Amino acid sequence: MTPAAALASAFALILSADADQVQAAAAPITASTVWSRPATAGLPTGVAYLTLIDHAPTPDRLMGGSSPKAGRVSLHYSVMKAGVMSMLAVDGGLELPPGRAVTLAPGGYHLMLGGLKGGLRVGETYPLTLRFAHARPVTVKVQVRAGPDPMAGMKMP
Ligand SMILES: [Cu+2]
Repeated sequence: MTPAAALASAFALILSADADQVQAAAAPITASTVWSRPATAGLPTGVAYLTLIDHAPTPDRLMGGSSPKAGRVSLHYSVMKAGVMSMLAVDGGLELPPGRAVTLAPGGYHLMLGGLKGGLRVGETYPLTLRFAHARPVTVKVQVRAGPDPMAGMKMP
């Protein structure tokens, strides 16, 4: 191998290593079924739910988020205490084990939108940026709908 060829192949190695890293960093965590319940204009709070998968080989944590739709977005957990549903702020985030789907759904974990601006209308979408302990922030589109699955209330024939 000539010195020039050796240099060229060294560059090719560096380039391909970089490309792999960029790809891995592009979407280490994916979100699906991102939705909010409707909220009347004037209500100070809203709630967002979603399913997350950490594609990295190591665990991560969902810490919270931000949205132009809200003054603040924080991770909450709903608990039933003496027959009353109440919510706790989750400090330290929600664990995302590698390769396993973690779902935030009614009655459990959710993202609480505080200082909600203009309510949430069915059919509306808004951006929500998710913050993790390790991965870079991911911005998702939240869809406002009446329930998690439009077919859920339908009877099977
Ligand atoms: Cu809450």
